[in-house]
Amino acid sequence: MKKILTIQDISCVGKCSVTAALPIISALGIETCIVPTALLSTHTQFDGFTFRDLSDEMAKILEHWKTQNFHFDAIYTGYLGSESLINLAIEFISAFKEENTKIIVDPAMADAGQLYAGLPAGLEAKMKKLCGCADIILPNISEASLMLDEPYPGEDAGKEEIEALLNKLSSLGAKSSVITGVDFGDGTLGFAGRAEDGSFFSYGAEKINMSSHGTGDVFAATFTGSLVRGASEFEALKIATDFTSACIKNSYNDPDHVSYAVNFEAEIPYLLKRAGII
Ligand code: PXL
Repeated sequence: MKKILTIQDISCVGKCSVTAALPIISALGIETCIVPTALLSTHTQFDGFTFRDLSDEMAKILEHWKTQNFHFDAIYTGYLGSESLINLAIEFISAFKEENTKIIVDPAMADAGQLYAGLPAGLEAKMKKLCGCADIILPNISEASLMLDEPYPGEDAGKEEIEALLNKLSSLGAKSSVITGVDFGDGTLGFAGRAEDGSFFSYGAEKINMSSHGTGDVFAATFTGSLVRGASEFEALKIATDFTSACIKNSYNDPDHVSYAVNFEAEIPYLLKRAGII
């Protein structure tokens, strides 16, 4: 069985990070190993959340794992709440990256041009370094502009602005750079990317007029799982886009949906069909 290591927080309530990655990657038939970076009572969009940094425990986990013969098909990092957590993620990558291990970095740290509540100012500089270790990076528009020290162009950034960001992102060192949450202005929303050879690619699915949390994590987990299952990078990105759009639509149509995340659980049967499993 293929195996993915994901390095991100456990938010006890929030349906993001590990609590999205585990069910989605497992549903795709892939073993999911986790390194929890922090324990939060909820994700950081709630008032009064608690945060326990697990750096000390991570260092011990790393030392133990170095005595074991573990192999991962991909290492996927998400939200990392401090510089020391980013350093530790880099240490895990250097310890476990083999020739065919795909490294996926979602620099989950910002939205609407602003760092998430509770994150230290300047975290983007460190996140750039982590992006340099990746095969594929998945920032949204806010994260891309923060890491590049460019003005935030807004969620309605046009093709030229997005391509200029993608060209600059490629200098961070990842093979492919993919900006998520791109509004194509024609009723579709999706991703725009730049491949290693400098070519651009993009794809959008139905845009649902609802702002939702945790969609970046659903997207990144679905992409990583689909890639490890054997889809091409572009196909895996398309599966992730279609599934994320379906999750948002499901929440939009559900009068009882929670405000802090999307109904991804209800769309797992669709994911299995879209990924060609059933
Ligand atoms: O979904 C990204 C995310 C992950 N983890 C934590 C968060 C957020 C977004 O707010 O707060 C703890």
